[in-house]
Amino acid sequence: MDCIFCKILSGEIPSKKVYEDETVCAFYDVDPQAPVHVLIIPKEHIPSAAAITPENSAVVAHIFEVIAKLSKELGLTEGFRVVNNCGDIAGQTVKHLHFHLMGGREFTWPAG
Ligand code: DGP
Repeated sequence: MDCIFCKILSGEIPSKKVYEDETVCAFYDVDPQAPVHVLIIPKEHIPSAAAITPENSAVVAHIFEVIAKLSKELGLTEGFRVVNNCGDIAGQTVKHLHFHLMGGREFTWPAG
């Protein structure tokens, strides 16, 4: 499958991993938008948030457990932002479900 994140999971594309277990992986974003910018992805190829179903949604809960753990380990004690872009109109460029964990600066709302 021609998926950048599946290639990161297989090791074909190198990445700076910060967490990995049986079902998820987290690594630094190659184009950081904040002092801390990590991507958390399921190992299963789920194309986007629009493809989450009762059968595959457990990994999303697990991803948020990992986000809470990583936020502490990465020193984001003042807060952080979690972003999921779903679909072209929302700016999703990689069609493998991922959550951006960003912190280390202030964020405005609403996001553009
Ligand atoms: P999105 O626009 O929400 O689909 O975010 C995709 C993110 O993936 C974007 O912030 C840049 C990041 N990215 C793309 N290719 C690579 C890569 O090869 N390695 C890493 N570490 N990040 C990548």
